[in-house]
Amino acid sequence: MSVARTIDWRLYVVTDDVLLQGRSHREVLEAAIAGGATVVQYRAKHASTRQMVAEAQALRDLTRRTGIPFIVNDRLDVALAVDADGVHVGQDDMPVALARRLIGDKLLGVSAHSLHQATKAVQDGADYLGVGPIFATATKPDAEPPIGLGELRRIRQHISIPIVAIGGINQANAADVMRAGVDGIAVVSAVVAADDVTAAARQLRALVSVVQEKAL
Ligand code: 3NM
Repeated sequence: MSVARTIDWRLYVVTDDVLLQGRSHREVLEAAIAGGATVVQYRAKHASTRQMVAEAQALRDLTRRTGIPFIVNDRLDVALAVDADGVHVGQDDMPVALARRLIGDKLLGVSAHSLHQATKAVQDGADYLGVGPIFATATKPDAEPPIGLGELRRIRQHISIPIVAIGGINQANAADVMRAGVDGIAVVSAVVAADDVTAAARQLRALVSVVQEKAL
């Protein structure tokens, strides 16, 4: 069985260097983990490589201590340098089959915006998918148009590896997203931009857990 299937994907929190508002990635993710984040991803689009390695190392230390899977966005080299648990690539990043070869048995996540992309990612060696954007999002300026819950449900029906839904997910729609049959939600602004990060994560974790328990 793939390791990805043993992971609790319910609340996957992704950082964003623009939304941190002066707080560090580590501070924010420590607070998110205290609120119940089950997986965390380091995503920095405006940092130097030197800064990324330092920040990712701090998160590696935090996630080892707390026992939470730690994924690095896009940068395989940074993921390998700090011995992260995995890397997450988008459609314009390292091709999935190459990423698979480079990272060995670490987790490989892939962003998919359609059933076609999802199917291809699975064939090429993805361990889990981030599917979205489900709703409109201001966090990723180059995001694709929203796919909506109907399309998410359709992708879920055809794909058996773990799926986290992403894009515009918050406390108001998290339960509906989970009812599409996904393994979890991935959020940026709903947690990272919150004044009280721990409270925001706790609320989301409660919402996704209720829906998942009902589905069991
Ligand atoms: N990836 P928020 S949407 C990082 O569709 C990211 O692959 C997306 O941010 C995709 O939770 C997105 O603030 C941004 O809407 C999600």
